[in-house]
Amino acid sequence: MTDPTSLLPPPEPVQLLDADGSLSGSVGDLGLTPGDLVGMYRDMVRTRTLDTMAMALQRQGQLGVWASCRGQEAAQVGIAWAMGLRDWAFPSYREHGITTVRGVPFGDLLLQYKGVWMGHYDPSEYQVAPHSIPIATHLLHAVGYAHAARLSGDDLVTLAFIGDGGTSEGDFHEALNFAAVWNAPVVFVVQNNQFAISVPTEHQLAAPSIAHKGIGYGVKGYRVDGNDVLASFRVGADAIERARSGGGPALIEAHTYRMKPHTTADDDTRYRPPEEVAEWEAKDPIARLEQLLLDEGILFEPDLERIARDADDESKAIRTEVVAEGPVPMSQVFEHVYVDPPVDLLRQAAAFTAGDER
Ligand SMILES: Cc1ncc(C[n+]2csc(CCOP(=O)(O)OP(=O)(O)O)c2C)c(N)n1
Repeated sequence: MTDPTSLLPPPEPVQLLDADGSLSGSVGDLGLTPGDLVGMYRDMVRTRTLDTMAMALQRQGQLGVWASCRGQEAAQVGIAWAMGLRDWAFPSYREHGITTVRGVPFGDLLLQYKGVWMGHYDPSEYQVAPHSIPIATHLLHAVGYAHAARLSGDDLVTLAFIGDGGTSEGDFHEALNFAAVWNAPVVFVVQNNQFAISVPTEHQLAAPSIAHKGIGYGVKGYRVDGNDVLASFRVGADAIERARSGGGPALIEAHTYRMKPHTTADDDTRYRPPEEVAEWEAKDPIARLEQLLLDEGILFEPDLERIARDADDESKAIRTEVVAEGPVPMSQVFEHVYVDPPVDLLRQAAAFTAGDER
């Protein structure tokens, strides 16, 4: 029988790269090449640049809404880098770092947020399931997919991504229980960004940490500094390999911070002081890897400028594509859901057409 204490998470999140860019141990110990470190840095810069552009597009009326991942790039990029090509990601709506690493065209995501009804990527092309807007429902899909893969002799692992608030949902508990009982190769990744909209994590958590919730179901808990891309990679790789080799499901809690409002529909100044945001700015995930790359002589200032310029060019091209799509007719919200729309919907559509938008 498994020693139950082996399922407990460590008392503190694992950190390899501190806020000043100092690495515990040497680059050689990471199992990553200098080229990998540059690749992770580039993916974080791309994610932030694209995310910033999407925020601006929403403010200009081009997108319905946007959920920024600023501040969470390291947790997402580090763990996505630890995934095998055939592993599947089941994201929620804030996982732009995951989709960027997996190669999902960012323009396709934006068309979805713009409301273009055919604006979506093909999940099987990237092994990335559709974004889940309902909180935690996709965790069960990830468990089912992992279990089915295992039954059919496939050694893929699924990764399901949610926020801290999502761990208060019934679906979270059902997913962990099924995963452990079936020994499904699934890794649950909770980005604890400190808030579920305006509700701080401590208002919905009595467990010592989110990762401690795993042991009650027989799921191994991990804690990692989610602003440290190298630790996120290492912990992600350990949990994924353990699941792949039959060791069972895992629950990773990545400690991080949401630097922007919950979505563009939120005003975060109403529930958190600017000093708190500034405190986390100093723990920026990109700045610390950048410092390490400069200190180690892996990259130099002109390289950083080139990476930033490339990300800007990519972002501008996608922006042009999304704007060129033109406005989405509002009447489309009434279409494509029902073959025979219910009477209420028909009434609303008629009222809308008549100019009554109540
Ligand atoms: C089932 C369900 N209930 C409620 C909502 C409304 N809602 C949208 S985001 C959110 C908070 C989620 O917080 P968290 O899980 O911490 O993720 P974060 O947005 O911080 O990444 C809620 C309650 C929803 N989308 N789905």
